[in-house]
Amino acid sequence: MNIQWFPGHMTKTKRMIAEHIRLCDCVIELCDARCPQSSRNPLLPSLIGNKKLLLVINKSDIADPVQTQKWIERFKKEGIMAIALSCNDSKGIGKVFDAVKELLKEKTERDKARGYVNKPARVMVCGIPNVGKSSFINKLYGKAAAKAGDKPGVTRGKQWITLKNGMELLDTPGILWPKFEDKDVALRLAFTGAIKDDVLDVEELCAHLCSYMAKNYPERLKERYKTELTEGLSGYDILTLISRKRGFILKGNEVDTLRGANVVLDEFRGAKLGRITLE
Ligand SMILES: Nc1nc2c(ncn2[C@@H]2O[C@H](COP(=O)(O)OP(=O)(O)O)[C@@H](O)[C@H]2O)c(=O)[nH]1
Ligand SMILES: [Mg+2]
Repeated sequence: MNIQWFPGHMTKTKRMIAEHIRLCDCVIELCDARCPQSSRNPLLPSLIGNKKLLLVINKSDIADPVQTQKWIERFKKEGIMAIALSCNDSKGIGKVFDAVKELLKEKTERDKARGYVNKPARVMVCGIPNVGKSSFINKLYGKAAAKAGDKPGVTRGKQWITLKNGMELLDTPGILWPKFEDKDVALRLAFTGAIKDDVLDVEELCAHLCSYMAKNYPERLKERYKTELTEGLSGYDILTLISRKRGFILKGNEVDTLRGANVVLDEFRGAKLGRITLE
C-alpha cells in the first residue's frame, strides 16, 4: 500500500496514463473525503489533457458530512464535478453512472449526430494509494456484465470490463503519487494512513492530530478519552493526558506516549473518533 515514490515510478505512471488516456472518454479520480485536497495529485489534469474528469470523494462514511458537502460545492466552483461516495455502502454506485453520463452528455450528443448510438463510455480510475481505487473498481464490477477481453490498440493484458449502464472500465487503475511539498499535506496523509508513519515521528504525528482535534472536534476527544481539555494545552500535553487515562504507564511512572500515539492514530483511522474531516 505504501509505495515509495521514486522518479522511475512517476515516469511509469505517467507513461501508463498517457498510453491509455487516448482510449478513454473520462477519468475518475478518487480522493479521500477526510482530506479531499491533500489526497489529490494536482498534476493529474496535465496528464489527462482535455479528457473529462469526475472526482469521487470516497470514504465519505468516515468524514464529516457537512464538510464533504462544502468540498463538493467548492470543487463545483472550480469547474470540477465531484460526488461523495462510500465503497462500504451497498448503495451509491448509481450516482457514479449518472455523473459519468452527465459529464459526457455533449460527447454523446456529438456521437449521436455522427450516427453512433449507445457508444460505451470508456473510463479509467486514478488516485493516490489508499483512497479506495481497488474497492471502487470491485464495487463497479459488482455490476459487471462481462469481461470485454483485450481490445485492439490496448496493451496486452489490459482489460476493459463492460459494466451495466454502458460503461467500459479499464481494470488497472492509475496509481498517482502523493504530492506533499507542504508539511500540513504530509501530516493529513499520514493521519489517514496514506503515507507511512515512519516518514514522521509517531508521537509528533499524534500530537499534531490531538491539536487539530482539540481545535476542531474537542467534544469527540472528551467523549472518547474522558479527558478535560483546558485552555492552552499543546497536542503533546493532550496525548500525555490520553495515554495516562488509558493507563499506559512505564516503569518509574513515566507515561508511555508512544503506545498512546499508536492507539489514538489507530482509533482515528478506524473512525472510532467519529466522522472527521482534516481540511
Ligand atoms: N471507511 C471506508 N473505507 C474504505 C472505503 N473505500 C476503501 N476503504 C478502505 O481503505 C483501504 C484502502 O482501500 P483500497 O481499495 O485498497 O485502496 P487503493 O490503494 O486506492 O486501491 C482499505 O482498507 C479499504 O477497505 C470507504 O468508502 N470507506
Ligand atoms: Mg489498490
